[in-house]
Amino acid sequence: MQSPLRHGRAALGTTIAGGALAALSQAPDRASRLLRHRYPTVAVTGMTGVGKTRLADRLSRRASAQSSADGGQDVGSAVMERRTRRNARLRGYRFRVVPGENAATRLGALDEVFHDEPVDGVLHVVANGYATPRRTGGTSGRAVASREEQLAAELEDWSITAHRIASMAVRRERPTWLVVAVTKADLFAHDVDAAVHYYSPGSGSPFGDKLDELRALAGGAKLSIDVLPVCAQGGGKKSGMPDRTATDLLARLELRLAQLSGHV
Ligand SMILES: Nc1nc2c(ncn2[C@@H]2O[C@H](COP(=O)(O)OP(=O)(O)OP(=O)(O)O)[C@@H](O)[C@H]2O)c(=O)[nH]1
Ligand SMILES: [Mg+2]
Repeated sequence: MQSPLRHGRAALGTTIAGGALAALSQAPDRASRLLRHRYPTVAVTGMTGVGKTRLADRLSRRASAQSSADGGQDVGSAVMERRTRRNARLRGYRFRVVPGENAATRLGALDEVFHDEPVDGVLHVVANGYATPRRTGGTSGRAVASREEQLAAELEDWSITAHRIASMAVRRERPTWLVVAVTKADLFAHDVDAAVHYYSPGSGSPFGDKLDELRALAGGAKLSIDVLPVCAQGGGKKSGMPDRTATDLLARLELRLAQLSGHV
C-alpha cells in the first residue's frame, strides 16, 4: 500500500506549495489595497481646454508650467499627466489627467483609467462654455469657438466619459464617486449658481439629463455625484472673483475629495 501514501504526500506538498504561492501573490494585493486606501486614484476628465491640467496642478500643489499670459503657446496636453498629492498624515491622491480630444493618446488613457487600472473616483471638469478653444493638430493660428459650440462639445465629451464611468461602476462591488468640477468660476462670477444648476442631476438641463441617465445605468447606490464650482486661476485685480472666494472654493473641493476618500 505504498502508492496511496506517496500520492498523499505529493498532494500535501502541492497544497503547501500552492498555499505559499497564493500567500506570496496576495502580498502585493494587500499592499495595493493599502495604497489605494491612503492614496486613492482619481481620473481627471473633461474636454480640451477646460482647465484639467491647471486644476490638477493646484490640487497637487504643483506650480503650473503654463501661463495664460504666454499668448499662443497654450497648447493642450499631449499625454496623460500623473500628479500625486501628499499630506502630512501619509494620505493623498494619485491624479490621472486624461488629455483632451486633441491628443492622440486620449483613447489609451481612457482605457487605462476606466478599464485596465480602474480609478477610485472621477473628477470631471467642465467650464460653463469657457473652454479655451484649441487648434486641431497640424493647423496653426488661433482657434475660435462660441460658448454655445463649447457647451455642445462639452456635452458630447461627457457622453463618452459617462459611458466609461457607468461600465466601470457596474463591474465592481464598492461604490464609485464622481465630482463635477465647474471651473473657471472667475469668468462667470455672478452666474455661479446658474452654472452649478446646469451641471446638476435632476436639473432638466441637457447635462443634468445625462447625469440622470448615468445614475440610472450605474445604479444610484453605486455612484455618488457632487457638483462644485471652483477657480484654479485668477484672483488678482482684473479678475471677477476675489482671491479669497477662489481660495474658499478650492478648499471646499479639497474637503469634499477628502470626505469621499475617507481621509477625514
Ligand atoms: N480664467 C481662468 N482660466 C483658467 C482656469 N483654469 C484654467 N484656465 C486656463 O484655461 C486654459 C486651459 O487650461 P488647461 O489646464 O491647460 O486645460 P486642459 O483641460 O488641461 O486641456 P487639454 O490638456 O487640452 O485637455 C489655460 O490657458 C489656463 O490658463 C480658471 O480657473 N480661470
Ligand atoms: Mg491638459
